[in-house]
Amino acid sequence: MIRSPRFSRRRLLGLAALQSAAALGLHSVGTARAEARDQDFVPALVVGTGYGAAATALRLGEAGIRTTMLEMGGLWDTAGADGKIFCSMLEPDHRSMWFRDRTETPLATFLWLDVINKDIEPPFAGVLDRVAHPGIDVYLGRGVGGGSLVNGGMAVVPERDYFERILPEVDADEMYGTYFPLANRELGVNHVDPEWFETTEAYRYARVSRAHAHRAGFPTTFVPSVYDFDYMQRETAGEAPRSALDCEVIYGNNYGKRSLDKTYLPAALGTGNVTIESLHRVRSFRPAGAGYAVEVEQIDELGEVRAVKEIRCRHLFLGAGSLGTTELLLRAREQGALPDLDESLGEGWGPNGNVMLGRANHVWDPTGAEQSTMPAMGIDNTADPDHPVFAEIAPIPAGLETWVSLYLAIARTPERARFAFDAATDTARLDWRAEQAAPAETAVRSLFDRINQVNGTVYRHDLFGGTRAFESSFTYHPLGGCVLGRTTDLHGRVRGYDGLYVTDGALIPGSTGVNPFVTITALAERNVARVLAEDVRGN
Ligand code: FAE
Repeated sequence: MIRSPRFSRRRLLGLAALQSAAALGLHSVGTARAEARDQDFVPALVVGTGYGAAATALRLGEAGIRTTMLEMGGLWDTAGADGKIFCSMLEPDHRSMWFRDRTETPLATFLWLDVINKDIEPPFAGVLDRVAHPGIDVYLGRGVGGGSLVNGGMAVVPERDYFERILPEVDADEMYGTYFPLANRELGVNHVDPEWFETTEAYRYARVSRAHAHRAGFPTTFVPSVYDFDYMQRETAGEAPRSALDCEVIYGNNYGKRSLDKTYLPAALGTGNVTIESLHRVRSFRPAGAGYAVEVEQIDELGEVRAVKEIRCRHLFLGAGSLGTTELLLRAREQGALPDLDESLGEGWGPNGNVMLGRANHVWDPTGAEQSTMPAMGIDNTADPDHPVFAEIAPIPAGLETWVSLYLAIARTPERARFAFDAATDTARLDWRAEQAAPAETAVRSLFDRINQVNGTVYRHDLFGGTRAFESSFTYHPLGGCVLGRTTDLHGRVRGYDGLYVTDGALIPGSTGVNPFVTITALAERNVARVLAEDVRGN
């Protein structure tokens, strides 16, 4: 079992750099060696600080290549007036959402009452964004660490046969023998103690759902996590400050979670070659000399543009996520900077078959007032030939008994959408149609109709606005837009342009069948290893 990420001297150096940036109120972080050099040119520029970007920057730094990471969100390491860096879901404030005056949570209502969302001000560079597209909204993390700051920590390796179907040209032996284990190790993936799971109040909700699934003949499985389960045990024992046990997740965890700012990013900083600039939003880029010139807006936490910079680089790695990376490339083509980008750019986008739903339990089946926000179990019905579904058993972190079982189900469907650039709004827009969620809902319904039937339970119709039982109008898992082997070559090199790479979820064609961040990380590790061997070394 992999217990914790490697505590190398390098990572400790990087953590120290992050802490001193916090103490000094800086938005830029790096060790002295990296910061002392020319600021207008770097050999490697990485856009974003999520999974793909972080793995890439670590390997570039280790190879001795001076690298700057540009992140539009903030550096989440300074406590607010309440002594905490992040706010809780029960008392959200301006830190919760990216420039909003009201929260926009996945659950819209409870008993049809508008009691979940709260007014927040001032509009601020908060940690969670919800980006509206026609037919679907996309949740994203904003800040140094990207989605790792807000996600549920579930670290799942996809089933090999499904991975081979999604990315048939990628060597699965290499992925399953080398890069998935490497990603798990660096991310600090760990497993819940099964004995403790059986007794703790924190997972009563998961045990109730497990019993209902088993009664209906469906298998369940433990889900690995990047939340430190030893820490969680100490939380429940009252020996450590609470986070998973204090309703913290989508607006950030103050403790316990091994987000990227605890793992890959300090390791990258500790190489002495990597610098991170937060509140730096990349607007556009163009070929310049033997590399690229990148236009960047430096913003403050209230959204004011404080400076516009041009940074030149030889190698440009796009790790801004499925939406961010695809938008930057589409804008570059629209504006004529990169006219030869492959015509597949924008295609192959999917929401990873996400469908959320709730079930109403009997009064004798309470799910518990004190629920861990970190899911640790899923219903694995992926062997079903007609309706393969993996459904994570999700918490309702309400702080009181609700008798609700909540799930985020992941269905495998071939439905895909395409991004096109909309010059009027200067953004990439998806053409996803709400009806495209129907196959995923059908698959999920087939699983949960059976569970309800056998257990004599019903769906909740009061949670998502209106009366619908299935919520597929948002996704946590945007994937695709610059698909590996189509818009890029088989190692993420953008076709038609030397020195330009995609390194994030945009590479994956719309589905992984499970939660995607381990796959994104492992693929980035694989790609950067090849790029370092063939393109970058010696520059
Ligand atoms: P990502 O992590 O999104 O990072 C992209 C970064 O680029 C962000 O920090 C952006 O702010 C930044 N950026 C974007 N545009 C620009 C620009 N123009 N200039 C500068 N910076 C920019 O990308 N996945 C799991 O596997 N397990 C889970 O339990 C799970 N739970 C989730 C829960 C929630 C609420 C959410 C929102 C997501 C969840 N996910 C989960 C999905 C996972 O976090 C997501 O797939 C990855 O974060 C995507 O990684 P990327 O490297 O593609």
